[in-house]
Amino acid sequence: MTTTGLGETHAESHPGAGPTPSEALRLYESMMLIRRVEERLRDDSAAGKLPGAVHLYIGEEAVAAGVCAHLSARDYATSTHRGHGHFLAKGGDVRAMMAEIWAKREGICRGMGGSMHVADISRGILGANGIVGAGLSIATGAAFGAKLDGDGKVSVCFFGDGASNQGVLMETLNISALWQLPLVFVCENNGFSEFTPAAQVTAGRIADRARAFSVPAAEVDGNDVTEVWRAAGEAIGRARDGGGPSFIEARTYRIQGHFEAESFVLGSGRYRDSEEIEAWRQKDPIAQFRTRLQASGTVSAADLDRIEASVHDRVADAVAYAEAGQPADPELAETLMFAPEEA
Ligand SMILES: Cc1ncc(C[n+]2csc(CCOP(=O)(O)OP(=O)(O)O)c2C)c(N)n1
Repeated sequence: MTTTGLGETHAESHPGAGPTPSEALRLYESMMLIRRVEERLRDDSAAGKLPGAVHLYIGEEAVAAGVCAHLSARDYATSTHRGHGHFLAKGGDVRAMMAEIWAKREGICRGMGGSMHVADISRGILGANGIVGAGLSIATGAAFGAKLDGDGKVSVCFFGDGASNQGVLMETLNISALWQLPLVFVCENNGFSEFTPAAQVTAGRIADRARAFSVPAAEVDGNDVTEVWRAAGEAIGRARDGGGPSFIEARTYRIQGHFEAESFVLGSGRYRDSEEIEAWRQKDPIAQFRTRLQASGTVSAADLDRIEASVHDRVADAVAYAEAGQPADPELAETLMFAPEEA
């Protein structure tokens, strides 16, 4: 892990020990739940069962899991168009999310939002968002509210390398540094903005944008959940203690297309080769973590297998729940969009 500008005081409060065995099992479960949900959505999308597009997070699970392990339902998180993993890692209900993606009345937004708008305000999940970079300003507003409340809540903003080129990143870095807001920027650098490699549109090192505002920044291997977990623990701890914002750039890779069925858009066009995808498959965050956990002897293969079996059942149950749900009610559009007039 390369870390720059991270204060000694906070390093001492997180002495660098890895997760305890029970924390490691929770991280494994969190990543595995995201993976199995996304695989199921991939398959159901290919089968033409889903009503809309889905942007999948396969390969990036360690980022959401490693960061959200330090958050409670009182804390805030904003997400992106690739938001299922953030929703689940932050404690969102898998049934309600699946029903939302299936556009069912039982969905977390009553089926009116779909994949790109999964949100649960009661758990601090301020929403996936189809507008690239929009979560940055929402998370900053939430951090400002948390600072005014003064009760130790933290706000986390997940965004991509493409979003890091939006002007709003500079605005939110500036104001959060100036006002010392309890905000953690988490850039998921997966190397692409839609079909454009980052090298063609992104100048310099993304983490340096934060350093220009004297915001402590860490660059981590986003496929190593322990590294993400450590950096996030430090950054979130600092925010909770009144130490202001921090920035984490997690380098990772998206294994699936920008969205499922992207080949219909691209035709015979290609923007990456299969060797590159295969090389990143070899760095699978979940398989790597499992191998390491077993080698260290901290948890048993049986424990990990039990988690996999229970995740399998939860996902099957969530899909059955979504399939059996009632279609969303278009009549609700107006009442859900506008607050009732004051009497
Ligand atoms: C403001 C805005 N501009 C453009 C788009 C079209 N768009 C959708 S996703 C995307 C790429 C975003 O890349 P990145 O932030 O790196 O996230 P990733 O898809 O890699 O997770 C773009 C340009 C949009 N949705 N919103």
